[in-house]
Amino acid sequence: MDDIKISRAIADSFMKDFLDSMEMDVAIAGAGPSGMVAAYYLAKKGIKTVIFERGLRVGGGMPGGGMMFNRIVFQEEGKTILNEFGIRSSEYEPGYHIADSIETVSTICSKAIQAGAKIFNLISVEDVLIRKDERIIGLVLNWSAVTMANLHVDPLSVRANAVIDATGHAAEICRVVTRKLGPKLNTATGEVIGEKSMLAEVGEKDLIDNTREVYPGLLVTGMAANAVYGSPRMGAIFGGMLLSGKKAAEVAAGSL
Ligand code: 48H
Repeated sequence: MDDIKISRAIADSFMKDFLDSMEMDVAIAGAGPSGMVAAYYLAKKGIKTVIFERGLRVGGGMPGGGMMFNRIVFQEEGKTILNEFGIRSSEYEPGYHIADSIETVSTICSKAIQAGAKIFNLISVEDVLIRKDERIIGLVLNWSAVTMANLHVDPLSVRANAVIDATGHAAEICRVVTRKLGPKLNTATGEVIGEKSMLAEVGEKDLIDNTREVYPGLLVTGMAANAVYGSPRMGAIFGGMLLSGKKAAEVAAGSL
């Protein structure tokens, strides 16, 4: 084995993918469950989809299950998506299906990539790319290591026809928009309203309505959607996250 060939293979293959990902149909910030499910359904339709994930690993809050018990709960509606992905679950009590959080994350990730979506880890979305009329047309990226080390290194940008904020509780992309472009989200205040205390039934139901375009060119999915529109959190029940990802894919595909 030639050490330099190993290095060339890695750098060359990564750079080809990265250059190919400078322009895409849909760019997603965050490889949590909602972002990866959205990417799966988009890629399955042949829509060029790329996720940029800040962390070393994918899955966001899903692998941790409920309070580090790596199990997650799905209601009937959410179970239909588990079935589509071929993820195993068992019925704990009528209407409460339990799944292994590691099996769920790894299966969703693998299916999304095999459907054609790209996931770049260790890259943080730090800003949005806008047009003169302030429509969002892409993302501004930097290495997470640069951000963490607080180094003054300018970012690069990528162009997309639609952008999805799947950054979870922090709703980071929507917050960037309100900070830099003003209180112009289509929420009651124009700002990120902030999530409410735990109430699973309402949180799960609202999540589907809250999954929509929140600003021209920008959709919101997953926990970010409830944070933006001021709906409750729901704890370690994940059906809503998967259904929200699926809806985000439908809305994004319809907007292209
Ligand atoms: C790149 C970023 C950035 C950034 C964040 O938190 P997630 O798992 O998000 P969802 O919405 O798919 O799932 C939410 C769920 O995990 C959860 O927290 C639930 C159900 N909570 C209920 C409750 O009551 O607490 O994943 C978001 C991902 C993470 O991997 C982040 O690292 C990543 O987004 N991320 N990636 N650029 N600026 N910000």
